[in-house]
Amino acid sequence: MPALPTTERLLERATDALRRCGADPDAAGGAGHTARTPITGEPLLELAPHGADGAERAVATAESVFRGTWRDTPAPERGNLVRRLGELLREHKRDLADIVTVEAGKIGSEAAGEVQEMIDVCDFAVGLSRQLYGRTMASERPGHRLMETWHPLGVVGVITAFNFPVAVWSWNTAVALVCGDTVVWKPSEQAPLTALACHGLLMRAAADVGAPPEVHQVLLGGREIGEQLADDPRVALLSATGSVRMGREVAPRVAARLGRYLLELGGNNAAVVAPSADTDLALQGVVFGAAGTAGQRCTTQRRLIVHEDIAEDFTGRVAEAYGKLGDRIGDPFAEDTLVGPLIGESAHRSMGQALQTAADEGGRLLTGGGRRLEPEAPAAYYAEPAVVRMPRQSGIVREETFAPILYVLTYRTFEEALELHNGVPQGLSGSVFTRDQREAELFLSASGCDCGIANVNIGTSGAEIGGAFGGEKATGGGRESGSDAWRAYMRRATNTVNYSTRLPLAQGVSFL
Ligand code: UN1
Repeated sequence: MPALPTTERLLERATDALRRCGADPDAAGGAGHTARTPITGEPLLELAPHGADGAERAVATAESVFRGTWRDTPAPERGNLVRRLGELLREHKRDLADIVTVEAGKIGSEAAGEVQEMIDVCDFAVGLSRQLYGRTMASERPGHRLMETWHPLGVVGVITAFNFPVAVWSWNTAVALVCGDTVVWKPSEQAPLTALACHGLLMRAAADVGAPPEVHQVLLGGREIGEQLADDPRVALLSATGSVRMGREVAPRVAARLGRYLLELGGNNAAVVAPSADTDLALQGVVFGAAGTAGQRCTTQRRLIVHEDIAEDFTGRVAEAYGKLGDRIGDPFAEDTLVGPLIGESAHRSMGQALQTAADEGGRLLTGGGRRLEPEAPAAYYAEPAVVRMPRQSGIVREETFAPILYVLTYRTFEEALELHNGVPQGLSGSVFTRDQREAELFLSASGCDCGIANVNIGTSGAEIGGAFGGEKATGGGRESGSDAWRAYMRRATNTVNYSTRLPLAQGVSFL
């Protein structure tokens, strides 16, 4: 492995890319909010947090432009802003991907993939801007028309996490903007630079198409900003991505003011590998799902539920593949790297604690778990992805640890596999690898996988934007991105129009 780049070099790379995206890192400079890189673990630069007054102003501005112009701008014209954003993202794909790598530690191909996800959702949203369809229903009364209309909702607050610092913003923002909403974004404290870059590109798009720049506001800051957005009745929808713990704090606050929220919380995703599985394919799916993105996706595979007849062989192959990954842990900018750093010290600590608890619960570490590159970069946390054979689905297996740990469980009957699969609090994504059609269909059926995303012969992570993204149970129930997820960003009005000369009451009621 080549030496890690220096923090100075990483800063230069990020600030050059930021400037090309139209953001001015100097203007955002200040004190109180430190941008860091997990590649060396060191601080990059100091930024000014927005604070409570800044958040107040941002929401007020977003609300005023919503009322003043944006909600009445024709949806296809709103789509034009998102179309231009998509063009700029194509042009600056490498720049934005570089900033994602500097700030989130993703390898080049995954960082570029994340920007591609943004481009895809922009295309999707532009199409949507001409397809915000309502229905017409048959009225029970003569001379009446019954229909529904979808209207913009208002200010959408968007809270995002470090691990998909740009894609999750775009799922929300591209869709919200075509829906006629304005957006106030609180990015992860760990990814302020990617937020400045996205904002810069969107502001350029707004200038290019003549849209009001106030439709989008960024707020750098900590959890107090999130709380302020949760409590503010002008925030019509709060879309928040993060931990289950964060969701449990945000949801009651928004609910207390009867606001709307859309939650995208943790996953504890499993793949079932059946005896009939194409094991070459399953191996690829499992290794990418579990060790890709250094285990820091909400869709990361955290559990492997493998049939006992093939368990030894298949688990051995997974461990062997992990052994090969061991040579490819390091600088995410290096061509050959497959596993970049963890986001920071607390993630590494959680991983160590989880491995210890797993051992206490009878787990056997099959491979990984060590720390790399400590002498070169003592403030950075490069972890070897770990595989742990567990005797049962004990406490630690039911928790989401945001690090590359794969717990292996075995099963005898498919019913048992389903029970294990669904026997955790979270419900984001699940997979089965099988060539048995009955198993595949059962997995997708009402009594099968209980997640928002259920896959056959493909891993748990790496969903396309065209489908609705989100999960059940402790994952929070929200859906973002494709399909009809846009409906969460609009309000529905049911309209009854009487074009007759009489006033018949519904349900045959007579009065007067
Ligand atoms: C996340 O980890 O928060 O399906 C989002 C995937 C990506 C998105 C993950 N398209 O893995």
